[in-house]
Amino acid sequence: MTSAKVSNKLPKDFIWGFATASFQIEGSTNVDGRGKSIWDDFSKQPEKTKDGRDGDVATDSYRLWKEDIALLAQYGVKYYRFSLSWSRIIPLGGRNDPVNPKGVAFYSNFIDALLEHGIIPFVTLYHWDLPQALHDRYGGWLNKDEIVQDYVRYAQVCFRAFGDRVKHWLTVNEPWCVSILGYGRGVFAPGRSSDRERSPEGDSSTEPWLVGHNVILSHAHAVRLYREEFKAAQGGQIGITLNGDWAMPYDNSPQNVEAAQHALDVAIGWFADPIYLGHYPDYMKQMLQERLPEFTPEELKVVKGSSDFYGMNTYTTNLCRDGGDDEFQGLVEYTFIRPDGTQLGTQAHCAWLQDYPQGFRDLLNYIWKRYKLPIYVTENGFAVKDEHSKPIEEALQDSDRVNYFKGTTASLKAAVLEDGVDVRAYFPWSFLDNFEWADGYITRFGVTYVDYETQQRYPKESAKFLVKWFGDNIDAGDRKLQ
Ligand code: GBH
Repeated sequence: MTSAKVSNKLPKDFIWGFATASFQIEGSTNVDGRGKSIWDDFSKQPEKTKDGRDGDVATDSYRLWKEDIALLAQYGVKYYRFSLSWSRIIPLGGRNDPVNPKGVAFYSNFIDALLEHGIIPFVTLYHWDLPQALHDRYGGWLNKDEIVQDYVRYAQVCFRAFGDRVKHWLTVNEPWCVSILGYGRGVFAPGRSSDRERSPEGDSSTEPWLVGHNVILSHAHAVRLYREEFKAAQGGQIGITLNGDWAMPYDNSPQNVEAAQHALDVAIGWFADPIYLGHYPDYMKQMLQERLPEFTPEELKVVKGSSDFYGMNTYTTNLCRDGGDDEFQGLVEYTFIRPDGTQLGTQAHCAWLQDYPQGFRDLLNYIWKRYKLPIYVTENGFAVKDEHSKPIEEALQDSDRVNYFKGTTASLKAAVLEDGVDVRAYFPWSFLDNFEWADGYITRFGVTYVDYETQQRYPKESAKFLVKWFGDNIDAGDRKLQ
């Protein structure tokens, strides 16, 4: 008898490519009718970014988009994940505001060019750049009745304009960051917080939970619209993508084992539990009591099951210890230092990131067991320490990033082939060094080095490693039966 040889590769249709986001790369914030987003003004306020720089130029990708696509094609990616700028498409943002034909044309041409190069678009509708006008008019994400309708209309414009060619949609990137960093810690736009040194207004004890709730509803109503009015004709998939790092108990004590679960409940379960399971985590209800909004039964019907897959952005692992007063981490303290004093892994340029590939494998297993849907890893990456101050030739030898990706790709493969986790996509973050939000241009996540003086792009070793790795580790489909 003949039998198919068990492949030691990822399946033929495994999705891989690099990822970016509109405000981090486009620049040209003032052309072709684009309206302002909340990041435009925020990044220009004193001390909001580490280097005092803003997104006006970024990697200049609005002008250099043909070169970007040529480089993606040179890398040989199958997919490209990028986001649309709401304020290019509807400059004032609202459901009764005009659509900007130049904004639509830009993305339409971009999508056509990707497809001509054999690259499949994977499109995020919202990666943090809310039209400023919506924030000014009614408080943006704080205002449920307005934002849900405005977001759904924006999504509808995009499905209509691009859905004939776009078959992979992400509604929102990382709602935890939108809520906590924008309305709790106040470190991201719109920068609201109870900390009066940081922000003239805001209430960190209530606003983030309200914003999270409204983001979930906006996402869910856009998915409903897609399923009811577009899916049959366009045949695409739609879902949300959540940030979330693995949470590992600091030690075996019961309270720290429990703390790790609490950390996951707030980082991930806050959004994933309602969307995939139909309710907020009990721990969040217990922690927040009446500060956690409730879904009406009608809302829950729209929310539950509103994602075709599990979209995962993940970077690191936190050792978790019970205690502290940080609700945004579930009243859990994070550390990278093990009880024996050793570090968990190689330190990145940003304080929150160390390299620990086993955590990626553990997280994939946890998500698969809990939510039981195919997983699309839509971001994973590393920022090499002090890369910004190295000469280019040295920065291109990004061995800490190469090691990071060696580890995470090995974990990816082990999760799929040994653990049986249904992972279908992997997008390293990021295609290019870019505007790293509050870090400005100091922290670099790119597999491609960008010289911000010349806007020249230079492939780093990590890009070469990943291109080769996916070439070697995805089934070509021509394996003969034995
Ligand atoms: C991603 O978020 C973003 O989607 C992407 O745009 C960004 O460029 C990339 O990360 C690299 O940063 O200590 O309060 O500053 C990753 C998830 C969650 C990681 C919040 C940083 C720090 C919180 N992020 N975390 S804080």
